[in-house]
Order: sequence, then structure tokens, then C-alpha cells
Amino acid sequence: MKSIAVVVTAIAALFSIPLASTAFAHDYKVGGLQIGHPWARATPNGASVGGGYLKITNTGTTPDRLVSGTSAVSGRFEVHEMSMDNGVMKMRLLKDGIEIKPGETVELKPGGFHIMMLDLKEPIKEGARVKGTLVFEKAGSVDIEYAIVPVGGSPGGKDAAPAAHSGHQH
Ligand SMILES: [Cu+2]
Repeated sequence: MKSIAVVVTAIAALFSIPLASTAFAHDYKVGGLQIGHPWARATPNGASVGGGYLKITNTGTTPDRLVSGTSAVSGRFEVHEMSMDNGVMKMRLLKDGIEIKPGETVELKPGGFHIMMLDLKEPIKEGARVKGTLVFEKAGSVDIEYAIVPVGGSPGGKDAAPAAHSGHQH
């Protein structure tokens, strides 16, 4: 029994340590904004949409907004929010983008705010990097790259969130 407990502990430790996110962490700066670890999930063949995720920290003194951007793999780029409505996951286009107040960090992640890559020109491939830009109302445009994790995966390897985008179409 003791050895089983040891193995379980070891496995738990493996999965709780975000090895991958540390190894692949990458950051960008534009004006007073810091952009942390953009990532996206690989998409199955034939998928027309993909989600992009990252953290934005405003170290400046004025609020700013993520209003648009581009990605190398998609025809269109939108800023979305996913939320629960009567037990049903819904998402909506944020026409005014996402506000980041001074001193605030906003995380785009599965199940919440996200970047929507629409009209995919090619599947997003695991292990690749996808180039793109983010456009902020005040800070302007910045080039970024998304680290690509497996279909349904997340940067830490632990998949806390449901594969929110796998089923939906726009
Ligand atoms: Cu969306």
C-alpha cells in the first residue's frame, strides 16, 4: 500500500507543477502593457475557429483596451467573452474590446475572455508557433506569437477548463 501512495503522490506532483508553462513562457511589451504567454489549442482538421489566450497587465497609469488584432492562420480576429447563462455556455462578441485598468491583470482563458480566430485558413498545429498582432486602443499594435498546445490542452498540462470551443461554430 505504501508504494502505491508514493506513486500517486509523484503523479500528483507531476501534474500540479506547470513545467510546460515555465519552459515555454514568453512575454511581450507595448507601452505600459505586458502581455504574458499567448497560447492557443491545436484544432482538428476541418475546424473553422480557434481560441487564443493570454494575460495582459497594465503597468501604466491610464486604462487601455484590447480592441482588435490579426493572426497568421485566420481570416478574421474577434474579441469574445464566454459566460454561463442558465447553465448554457454562451459567447458574445465584445465590440468595445476588453478594458485593462491601471494596475490590473486581465486573463484571457478558456471559459472567459478569449480571442476568436475565425475563418481558419489552415489547422492550428500542436508544437508550432502562430504569429499574430494585438491592437490596443492607446498603446497601439504589438507582434506576438502563440504557443500551440494539443487539442483540448492547456499550457500547464492540467486541463482544468472544458474544451469550450471544440463544438461551436459561428
Ligand atoms: Cu469565441
